[in-house]
Amino acid sequence: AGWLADETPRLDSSVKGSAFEPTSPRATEPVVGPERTVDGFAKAFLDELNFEAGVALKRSTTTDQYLALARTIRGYLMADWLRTAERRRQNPTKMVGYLSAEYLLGRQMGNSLLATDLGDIAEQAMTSLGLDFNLLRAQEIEPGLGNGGLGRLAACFIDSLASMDVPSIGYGIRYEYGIFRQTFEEGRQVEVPDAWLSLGAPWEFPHPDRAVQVNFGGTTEQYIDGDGRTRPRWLPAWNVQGIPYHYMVPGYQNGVVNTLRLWSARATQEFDLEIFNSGDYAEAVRAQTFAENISKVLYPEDSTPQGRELRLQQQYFFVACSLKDFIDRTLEEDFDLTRLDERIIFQLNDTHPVIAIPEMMRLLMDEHDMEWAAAWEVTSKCFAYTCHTLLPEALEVWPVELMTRLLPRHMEIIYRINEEFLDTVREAFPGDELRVRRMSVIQEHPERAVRMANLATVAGVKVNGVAALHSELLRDKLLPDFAALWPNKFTNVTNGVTPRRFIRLANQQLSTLITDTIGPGWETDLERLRELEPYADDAAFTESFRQVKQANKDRLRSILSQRDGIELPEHAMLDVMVKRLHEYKRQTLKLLHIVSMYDDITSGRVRREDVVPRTFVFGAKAAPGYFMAKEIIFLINSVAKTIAQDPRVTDLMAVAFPANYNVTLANKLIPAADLSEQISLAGKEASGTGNMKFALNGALTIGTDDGANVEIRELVGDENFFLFGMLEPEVAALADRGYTPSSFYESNPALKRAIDLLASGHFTGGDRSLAAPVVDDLLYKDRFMALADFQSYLDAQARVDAAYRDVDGWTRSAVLNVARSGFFSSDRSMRDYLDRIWMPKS
Ligand code: 7GP
Repeated sequence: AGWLADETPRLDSSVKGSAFEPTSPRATEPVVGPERTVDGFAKAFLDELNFEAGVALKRSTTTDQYLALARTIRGYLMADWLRTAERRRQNPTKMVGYLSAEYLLGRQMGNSLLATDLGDIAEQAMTSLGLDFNLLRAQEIEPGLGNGGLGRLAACFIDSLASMDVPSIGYGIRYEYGIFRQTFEEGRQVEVPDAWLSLGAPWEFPHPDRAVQVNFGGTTEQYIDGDGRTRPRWLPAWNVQGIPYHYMVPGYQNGVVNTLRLWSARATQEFDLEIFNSGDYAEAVRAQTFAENISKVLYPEDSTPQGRELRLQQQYFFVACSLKDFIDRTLEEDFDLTRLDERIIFQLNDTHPVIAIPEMMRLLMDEHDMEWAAAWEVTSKCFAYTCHTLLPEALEVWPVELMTRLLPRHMEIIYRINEEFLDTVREAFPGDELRVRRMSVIQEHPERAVRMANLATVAGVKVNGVAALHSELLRDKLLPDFAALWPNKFTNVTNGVTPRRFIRLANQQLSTLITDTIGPGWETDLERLRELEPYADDAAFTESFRQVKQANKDRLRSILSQRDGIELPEHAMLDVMVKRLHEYKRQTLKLLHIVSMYDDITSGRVRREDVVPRTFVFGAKAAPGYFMAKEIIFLINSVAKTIAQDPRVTDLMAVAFPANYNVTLANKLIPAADLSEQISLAGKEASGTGNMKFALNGALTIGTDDGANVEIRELVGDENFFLFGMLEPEVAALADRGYTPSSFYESNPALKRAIDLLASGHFTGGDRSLAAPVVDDLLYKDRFMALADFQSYLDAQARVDAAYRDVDGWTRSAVLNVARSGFFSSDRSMRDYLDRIWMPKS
């Protein structure tokens, strides 16, 4: 131990069925890691503290100690990181380049300790130095470089790729400020900047020596090259540098460490020198700020388009850096670029990185001298596109005016791609000009703009949705014309989540119970959870299972008490809805249920002894500019407060809305939940991934027939899932007929009572106007048909109550949810991407 330059990679626990056979490592230089002993760890820690930070233990702050601890842990990963990189360099094979504007990573320390299996050693070492290990761990501010599902998915995927030893690299943006920190003032969301780098950044490795230049603006011109050919070229107006920051992506105890490369923008020297020399110091500094703005802040949007110039700059910035990095630095110097597809497949995480397609064409033609046809031939084999939405308004379009101003050469290339593509359409569907207009990469109305999803579909080898239903709707409703032209381009890869972070780390007690029952190894072979099925009827096992759940609830109660001053009752069903605040997700439907339950109790409509006590927990951030979402947050907080102050109900119901839901809080909340709320309007939630995390942690789902709920229900069984609501075709039919929410209000007394009570001002200090924005929207618009599904939801909640009263039956269902959800490992998603998109056999 201690000498980490052993020649055999530890791949024994790598994921079964990985498409990649491990190749023999040829580390050319041995790397000495610290000793894997308590003393070795303590010594490495003190070295970091004393010699790197220059601080004596006695004088060190908690922050100093946290930073030294983090650097110590990463020291143990270093040998594997270098060895993995070297092994890949010695034996170049096709790689996956994951292009994503978001990575919602969550805290790094726990995951690194798990990957290296150093938890016990680290804890003992800290104790031996008189330090509180858990306090140090709690110092870490999670890198919130993503908004929600899409960003967290990217983080799960790179975890799986490392755990499966797939040659891959994640590319993205190192935002200086990640997703805002949410606070509540008088029940209203207030956003605070997320200064995640302020304490220091122990997990990253900056490489200013490997800066890449990125150009913007200017014009294009034709010139005659050395061979007398007329060629276009770009005369950019300004540029910035991209500085790569490297992050380790450790596989699960398999000796593999992959890389996440995030780009940070800096002013180029030419850029400010020129202005400096002109004597305008203030202008030079302003210019620097301007350049650095590009990676300053994550756009806090989720499933909504954000048509801002800076965002397009961000997208082009990271994509240009990444392609250049791959071609110039990762490939061998003399590599024949007409064979590029043998070495890379770039996966486009939604449309944010789609500008990579014209950028690749530009690089191949303008910088590597390729002709159009050859460049297109290879470019159209190097990208695949994942769509993460079904809301048409969330499909990105960029005004031609802006694109021309910012990326004139790319605009030309897009026009040419479109021209040739439309020729293909006309050939396949002669005389169908309406179809041509629908499919064009350029939309004409309401303004001329580039449809990024169309561009991605034209150039991509494959287009995939993120759950079975979503992929079907994507093909048949969102992009039907493309499906008619290229039916084989469309495929599905159902999302997944990493069992390392979301079971093993988040739910240690359940993990121990699982390992004690079926043995180790399930963390990388999650279908093995099936072996738990027989234990669903085993008295000893189910008793332990219940104790684990109770322990997780107790832990959550203590966390919420410390973190938010929220005191929750000890024994109540824990009913949880955590996700971004969006109307289509229907937090208002949940709220109507709560108000209805409150009304039933306070009006004596139900007998108190018939009520199943519940604690409702919400977690949700609203995009700062999303008015209705913020009003909904305010109303939930108002209801929570009123309920907490009403002695008629406090023993039967409580509503908690801890601020700033993030990955760290998710890890505490999900393992404690009894009931998982997945109640989007059918046909609107592309997949959902929280739904998977809950099922894997033994919560039962109440949900619509939407996204991955469909597959969860199929797998866990109807009897272990509470289905409600219209099916997607019913939703579509109702929309076609014309939906009038008020008719549901008029004809359903329970619904009418709940809405009237909300509207009355009862929850808003008597002020009706404060509830009006949400209530009026529900009554007169209700775009996502909460009122239409209300009765069905209430009925399903009654079935939940009845099921929960049967303790044994509930536990049985919960165990079966765990046992049958192994499919939702992101390792399986990665295998599907490999088989269907990245390295298909045929
Ligand atoms: C989300 C989808 O809303 C969610 O259903 C899915 O599970 C997740 O992606 C991962 O596939 N979409 C986003 O987070 C998002 O920002 C932009 O979409 C189009």
